[in-house]
Formats: sequence, structure tokens, C-alpha cells
Amino acid sequence: MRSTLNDCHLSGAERIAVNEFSMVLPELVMQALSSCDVPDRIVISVDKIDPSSVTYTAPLRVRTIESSSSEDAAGAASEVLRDCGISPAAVEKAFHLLSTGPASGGRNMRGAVIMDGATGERMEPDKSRGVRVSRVDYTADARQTLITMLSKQGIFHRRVMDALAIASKVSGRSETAAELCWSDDPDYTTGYVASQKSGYVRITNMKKLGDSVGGRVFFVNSKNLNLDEYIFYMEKKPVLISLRPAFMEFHPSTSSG
Ligand code: WAQ
Ligand code: MG
Repeated sequence: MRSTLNDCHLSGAERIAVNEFSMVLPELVMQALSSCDVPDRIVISVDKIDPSSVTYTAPLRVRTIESSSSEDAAGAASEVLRDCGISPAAVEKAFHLLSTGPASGGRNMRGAVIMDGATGERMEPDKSRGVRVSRVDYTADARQTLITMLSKQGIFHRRVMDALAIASKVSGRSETAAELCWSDDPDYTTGYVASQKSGYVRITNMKKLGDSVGGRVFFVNSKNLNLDEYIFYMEKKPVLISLRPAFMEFHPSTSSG
């Protein structure tokens, strides 16, 4: 779903529906109608996907580090990244890119930077668009459980659910060493570092309020990396986040959504 007002982007969302297709469509329309402005255009496009192409992965566990300034946050994020094996040079390069705007002219990208976690070299073919993660969603069970869990912690927000889905898909691929992200939205300053090793680590005050630069960096182990396959997984491979990933992968036809 994509909604616009006067041709300006208002909101967007993507879902994978297994059995509950007729329920998902009204949810997308409701979501479009509940953004801060009323859209004058809502576009919903639907693609059929082959059920046998869907894989299942577990959600990353979630924790939050409270930091008091962007310097403090950078210190905390660097520590987690270093612990995931990212070199100091790559960490520094990623912070520089995301704080100055990763696309040319200091603009934001639509997608993510792919960076060699050892050398800091950028590997994404299109350096202004980046790699856009798509085709990821929660199973109905996992969505409900995570909403309850995040609400109990007082951090439930659609933005957190969306970011956790992206991070779980990205770290679900073994070539990913870690991800670093903060929003390009000037009034959302909490970012995260995510990996299989660290889980999804939210870090507050990752940037200063009012700053409209942000982005995502996927750090990879470039040894044995097939870049085309990696990008295909991120952009095209349907992945459902499930609380029972091993079971569901083995019996995809028993999925209830
Ligand atoms: N795939 C790859 N990169 C993306 C995608 C995507 N689907 N969507 C956005 N990006 C890149 C793009 O460069 C954006 O400029 C940047 O990420 C930030 O996107 O738990 O809202 O949607 O409280 O603004 C973190 C939540 C929120 C932390 C991040 O990012 C928390 C967020 P935004
Ligand atoms: Mg944004």
C-alpha cells in the first residue's frame, strides 16, 4: 500500500497474507486513512507468491539502551558492532555515511548501504537507491505476541514492528554480520544495531532532534558472499517471522498465517 497527498508520500506498508487475505486488505486501507494527513490517493497492489517460496525466521529479541546524547549513543552502538566483529574502520565509515547522508549530495537513500564489515568498502550496485528490503511480514501469531510484549515494555509502535521485521529478515541471512539504522524522520531519534549475536538493540538519542538524515547499513562478511543472491534475498524472497520457525519451515502447509 502506498498513500499520497498532492503526489507527496504519506504512508506505505507491505504485508504477506497466507490465509487471511480478506482481512489484510481492510487493515491496509485503515492504515492509509489513519496517517497524520488524509491521503488523496491510495494505491494497493497485490502480487501472488508461491507458498513454497516462503521461508520462516524467528524474530530477534529486543532490548533498549538509554543514552543521553548522540555521542553517547555512537559509543554504545560501536561497542555492539565491534562485538559482532565489525572493524573500527567500517564502524567509523558507516557513522560518517549515516550522519552526513549516504546518497550523493548528502541525501537519504531509499534503501540500504551494503558494507564489507572488515574493510568498510561499499558494495551495493546503486549507491543512490541502495538495497530495499521487501516481502517480509509476521505470522498472525507472532504479530499478536510481539504487540503484547512490546506494549508491556511500553515501546509498541508501528515503526518498531516494521523495523524489527526488517532487522529479523536481514540478520536471518548468514552473510549479515550486523545492521546499523536510524530514521530519516527528523522527530524520531531512536535507532538500532541488530544481529543474530546481539539481538535487536534499540539505542535512544542516536541523532539530534530535528536532523533529517538517516539510513541503514548492512555489514556483511564478504568472504563467500554472492552479492546477487544476497540482494535477491533482501528484495524478493518472501520471509515470514514466526515464533516456530523450524516447525513451520518443515510444514509450510500447516501455517495458519
Ligand atoms: N529496506 C532497506 N532500507 C530501508 C528500508 C527498507 N525497506 N526502508 C527504509 N530504509 C532506509 C532508507 O535509507 C531510509 O532513509 C532509512 O532506512 C530510514 O528509514 O525500535 O523508521 O523508515 O524504536 O525512516 C528505527 C526504530 C526506525 C527504532 C527506523 O527508519 C525503534 C525508521 P525509516
Ligand atoms: Mg522515514
